[in-house]
Formats: sequence, structure tokens, C-alpha cells
Amino acid sequence: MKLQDMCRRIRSFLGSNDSYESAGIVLIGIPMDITSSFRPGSRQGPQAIRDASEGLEEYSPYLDRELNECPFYDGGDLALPFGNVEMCLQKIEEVTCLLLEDRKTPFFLGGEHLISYPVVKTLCRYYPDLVVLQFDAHADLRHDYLGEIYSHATVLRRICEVVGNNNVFQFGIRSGTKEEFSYGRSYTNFYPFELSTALDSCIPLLKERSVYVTLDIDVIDPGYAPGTGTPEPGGATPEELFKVIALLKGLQVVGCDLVEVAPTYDPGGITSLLAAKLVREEMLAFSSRFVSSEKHCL
Ligand SMILES: [Mn+2]
Repeated sequence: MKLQDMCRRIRSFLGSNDSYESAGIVLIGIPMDITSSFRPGSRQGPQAIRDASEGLEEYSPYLDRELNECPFYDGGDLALPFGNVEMCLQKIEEVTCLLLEDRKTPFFLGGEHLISYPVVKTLCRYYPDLVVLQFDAHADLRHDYLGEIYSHATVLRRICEVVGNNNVFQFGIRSGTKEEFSYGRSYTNFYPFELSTALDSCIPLLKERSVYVTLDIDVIDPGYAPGTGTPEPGGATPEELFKVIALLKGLQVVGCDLVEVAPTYDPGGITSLLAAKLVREEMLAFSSRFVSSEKHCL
């Protein structure tokens, strides 16, 4: 099946290429929010982020790069069989596989955090040395949520099962059960309340590996990013995240996502705008790998 048959394109992200073939990064929206436990609505995230991107410049003064130096293609939103979690996860696996077969770097816009699971599950078949970096308010390490093992509250636990506990790095965590914190401290590279300083200390180790970055918008304080399903007071500033992204520049990022933007709770559209700016920064930071990426693919 072709990408165009799997996705719907409406309006594209700022600066998107018209050509899939010449793109390195492919942006795909995953409008899924089936397992959101507190406030649903993240299925509208991808389109709100695209709309907000129109207000940004294509040039990043943080990275001194411009989107036209980074050929990317916005493939639209994945068509999903709403209501059926397993089929949705299957579709996400299929589209990830298609992008990897075409030697693209997938960049997914959520949607709820569960979408990261099928993506990582697929990626680690192509990149056996994969590590996952999570930036999030929540540990997402529950074994199950009310008996359901596939949930946005269990997603990192499932990811630990596919890539191995030691290959998961968790930053900025400030919410979870006592058991989740204990699991994190014992089994993952667990940095609660810490972001750029902790990441900086991990960079030498991460340089040797293929990296997946999952960014939950709720890592940022709800004062800056209220438009999300489970806001958690006491979070990071946007500046801290720009610092984080600058540190990631130079790593072999083979895929990423930005999840949990829920426009219904977003007065003034400030969360979508911040998310769009983070997407721009990430694309510019991660595209540097294309210079040397060929040897690394498949
Ligand atoms: Mn979260």
C-alpha cells in the first residue's frame, strides 16, 4: 500500500516539501485518543499544530538553520479505525514500516502517547541498538491501567519490554505511582525533575546509538502548555526544551514523536503554537544526520 492511500492530507506543516521522494523526514499525524484517561481530545492535535505552524518563521535562531535546508514531507493524518485499539496500533506499525522501507525518518504527531509503542516496536527491528529518550511529566510505567495493558498510562512499560529496560531514558518525570517511581529507579535510566543537565551527562553514551525521541507536551508546565489531556503542575519552561533539542543535535535520531496536544483545552492556541515551534526545532536538529545517515539505514 502507498502512503497516499493510508493518509489524509489537508493543510501541511510550514515549509513542507511537495515531494515525498526527496524528503528525509516524513511528518505523519496520528489522530488517536482512545485510551486517554482524564480529558480526551488529542486526536485534534496534529491539525492544530499544522495550523499554528503558519505563524512561525522557517528560520531557527536557536540552531541557525532553515527548514529549506531540511527537506521534509508532511504526509497528512493516518486514517484509523476509531474505537479499535489493536487495529489502530496495527495501522501505525504498517505506516512506520512503510516509511522505514523507504529510508525515511518518521516524525509522528499525536494523538495520545500510546502511539509511540507500535512505532518503537517497528523501529527496533530495523535498529537493534535503539535507545528511547522520553521527555514527559508522567512515568507511564504502569503494568496496566484498570486492567488494560495498552494505554497511554502504560506506554513506556510496553516500550521497556521491546527495547529492554536499560535502553529507556526518562527525563522531567514528576508524576506517577510509588510503584512506577520505584520501577523507574530500578530499571530505566530515570531522571525525575531533571532535563538538560541530566541529558547533557548522557550524551557521550547516546552518541554511539540509534535514538528515538518521544516528547510529551505535558513535560512543559501547564502555565505554558495547558492544552493537554493530563496537565501536571510544576513543569519545565519552553526555553528548557529548546536547550534539550539543541543538545540532541548530532545524535543519530532515527525517529521521533510529539504527543498529547489537545486543542480543546488550549486558550489562545498557545500549546499548539509551542508544539509547532518544538517540531520545527526538532526537524532542524535531527535532519543534520542525513549527511551521514546512509550507512545507518536498514
Ligand atoms: Mn505525559
